[in-house]
Amino acid sequence: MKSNVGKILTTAAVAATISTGAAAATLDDVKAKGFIQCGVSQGVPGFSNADDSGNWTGIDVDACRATAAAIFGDAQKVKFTPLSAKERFTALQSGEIDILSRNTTWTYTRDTSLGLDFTTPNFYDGQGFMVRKDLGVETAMDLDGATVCTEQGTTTELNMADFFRKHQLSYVPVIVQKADEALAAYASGRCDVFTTDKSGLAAHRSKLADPAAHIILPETISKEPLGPVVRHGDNQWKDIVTWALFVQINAEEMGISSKNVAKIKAESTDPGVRRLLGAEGNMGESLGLGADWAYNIIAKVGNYGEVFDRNVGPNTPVNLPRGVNNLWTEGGVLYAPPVR
Ligand SMILES: N[C@@H](CCC(=O)N[C@@H](CS)C(=O)NCC(=O)O)C(=O)O
Repeated sequence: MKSNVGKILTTAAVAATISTGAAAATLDDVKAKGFIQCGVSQGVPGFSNADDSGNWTGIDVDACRATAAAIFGDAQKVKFTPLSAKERFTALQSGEIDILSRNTTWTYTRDTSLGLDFTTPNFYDGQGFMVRKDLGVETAMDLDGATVCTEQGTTTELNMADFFRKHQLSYVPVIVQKADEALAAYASGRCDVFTTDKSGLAAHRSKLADPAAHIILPETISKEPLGPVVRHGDNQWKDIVTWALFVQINAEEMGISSKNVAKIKAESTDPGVRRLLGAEGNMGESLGLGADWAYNIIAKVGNYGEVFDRNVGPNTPVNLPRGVNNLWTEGGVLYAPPVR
């Protein structure tokens, strides 16, 4: 009996050591250096884009800011590393960045073979094609023989190969290292078609001299669930980045925004709301965070709807409809597990 108790304690102690050892790394490292190093794109308006003064904005930028708000109570404690598609996974694997938040599609191969983990999508997308209106093309089935520009190291490259093969259409791929090179090649007429995620098409179209001269064809040829990525094996870090996004989705569903969160925290008698906002207990403890982790995410970065609207919504140059990225209660697919 005695030895059995000993065995149980030893097993529990080992499990605790393993879980703390594996879990603590990134959070401890980030706390010690005082900021999150966030890998982003080199410039996709609405997703991650720097202005002339080097201020980064976008949905992907806000995923890192939400995590910073949860940890530090300060959404500005983030440094950004712009990465090409080809560079992005190595930057995360090598520890150069703590989060990869760069319009990156969650696929089976990436999730299972790169030593990385996808957290949860912050934008559900699909691949499309953009052409000049004067080309007179109305459907992707008319693209036989087209020259098609895109960036190396993307799902885009693979999907387009599958698409043209499946439909027995010929095409000439022009694969470059940077999105801006692909766009420049398209703008100069070197390519008939620019292809990427449809959100990226809208974003890149907004950079062209005359956006109205270009159309996005109706076909969506793939599923591109985009979201932040972390290293495999650091479960606590994965939980923090994932739940920062879940908090934003739940906040929108509960009607809590950056504008009313202080008032709601002070006045609400709803036990679920009080726990979420840290007015009662400490829900952040199991993530290694403070009681106000969720409050700070909502106060400093906003709920998911606020993030969507200010970065890519109808009042921005990217001008995307909420579509499938709406809450499940509004006909979309955003359904976050409850914080309880
Ligand atoms: N979601 C796709 C495509 C992502 C992608 O990198 N697309 C290019 C557009 S051609 C892009 O956005 N590049 C931005 C940049 O390099 O700054 C993936 O994960 O592979």
